Amino acid sequence: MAWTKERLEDVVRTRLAGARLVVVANREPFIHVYDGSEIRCMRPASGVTTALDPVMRATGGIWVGHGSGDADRAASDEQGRVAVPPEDPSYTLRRVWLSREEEEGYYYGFSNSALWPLCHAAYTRPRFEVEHWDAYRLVNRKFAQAVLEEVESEPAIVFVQDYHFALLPRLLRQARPDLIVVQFWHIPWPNPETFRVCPWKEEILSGLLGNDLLAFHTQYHCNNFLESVDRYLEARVCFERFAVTRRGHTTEIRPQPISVDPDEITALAPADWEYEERRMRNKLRVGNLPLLIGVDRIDYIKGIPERLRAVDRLLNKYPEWRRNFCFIQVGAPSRTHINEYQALSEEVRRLVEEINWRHGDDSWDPIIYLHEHHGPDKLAVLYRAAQACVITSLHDGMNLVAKEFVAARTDEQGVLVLSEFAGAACELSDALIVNPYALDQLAEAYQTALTMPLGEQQRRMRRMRRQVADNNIYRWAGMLLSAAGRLVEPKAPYSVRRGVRQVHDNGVPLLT
Ligand code: GDG
Repeated sequence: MAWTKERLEDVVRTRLAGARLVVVANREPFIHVYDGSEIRCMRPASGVTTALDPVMRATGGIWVGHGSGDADRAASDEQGRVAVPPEDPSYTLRRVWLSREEEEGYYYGFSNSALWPLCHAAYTRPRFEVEHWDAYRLVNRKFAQAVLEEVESEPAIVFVQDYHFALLPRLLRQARPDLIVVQFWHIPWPNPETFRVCPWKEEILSGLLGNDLLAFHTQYHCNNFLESVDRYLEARVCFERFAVTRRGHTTEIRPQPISVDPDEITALAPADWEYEERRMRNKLRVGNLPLLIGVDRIDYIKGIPERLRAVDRLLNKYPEWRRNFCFIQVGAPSRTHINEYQALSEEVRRLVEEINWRHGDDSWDPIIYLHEHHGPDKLAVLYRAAQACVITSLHDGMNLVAKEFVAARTDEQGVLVLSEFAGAACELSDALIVNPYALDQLAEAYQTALTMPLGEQQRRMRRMRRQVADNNIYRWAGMLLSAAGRLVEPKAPYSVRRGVRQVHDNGVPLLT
């Protein structure tokens, strides 16, 4: 039976045994910003919000996230609550307020300068600063407090998102052992040898083992996690059942690849499709040339320089493509506070300039670099117009762009060039699978994509479309939430007096 929004709603209604659903994620699904004196509500770009917003719409519930918009306070009530989406309020967003220093240390610091490079192992060195770690611990406690306030003394399933909250599950478990805590880790988990350098590895593993269920995109990431626990903690690791038992509590570890909502993506396709494509082509001055496209946040894990160098290699090897194709790179600015991201942004800009100078002329540039955020409607036009979508991550948990591109191709045409190091490669085996470190192989993949006969494009695209349709976002959420629902009943009833208990982390009281 196919997974749909309706089936997911049914799961939530029938299998959660009356427990509330609370999602915890750093990123809010909606952000309020000032536009002059007006307040505008926007949807930020991120794989996580793209994935979870439809789930929350279908289930109702509470989303706890960092209130990061400059008009967020003005748009929320005294507790930081606001009903969303604005056009059809169906769930509650509870905002957590962070100071500049907290955000700097927890988000830019420990999450994105230590855990992100550590887990991706893409040869960018992680930075471990004690101040960042302290901020990370503090912010995890703040979020724990907000969750406990929201659930009051009711039974609840807390669905925690990502590497920003490795300590949160244990904090929740200490305060409310009856809560069901499930976490999805959206990025890879490294092998134990790579993880070994982290000065706080025991605390991180112990925090994560506060979960009842901890899920990753792939089996490989699960195995790495189990091996890390086995190596660095005193715990019983069961490799047959994929479970860890520590101090009487068991955490199940399982793969559950994330996906997209193919119907929503299809619905984004403009009604007057040919007109929109023509408009886009005129604006970018690419005529009728075949287009290769890349869509990424500017991040060193996405392999953007590798992808651009392969354009250079293609043109050296096959000069007949000169003036005969165009590579469009959409690069949404990201984490621009962090040095490595500034350096990458500069490297990408320089490479585009160099390659265009070397191969281009007055009327043609091989690469068009669009260094700005694009809304989903604009991406839909690009996806549909492309001869190929190129994904060259050096390491990536999943990569939703791969699945969005496939979902957008209702015409069953187009080629996906996909890094073997993106989680999506485990599912989309009909893509042209590449090693982005192998420049010649990548240039050859562009050549194959640009010359692939229509029949072969269609055969591959049909199989990939079936895969994405069957394993959609509703399946991801449905599988995790039904697993959570199964855990609700066996738990002993827990009676607390109404109100919030204090959480202690190593004897330090939670904020009062
Ligand atoms: C993390 C993991 C994992 C919209 N406009 C732009 C843009 N978007 C949307 C895309 C897509 C999303 O942002 C990006 O998703 P990804 O999966 O590629 O990447 P991350 O942000 O790194 O997400 C990743 C994901 O979590 C979910 O678990 O797949 O492995 O790293 O939905 O349509 N994206 C860009 N420019 C825009 O202008 N790049």
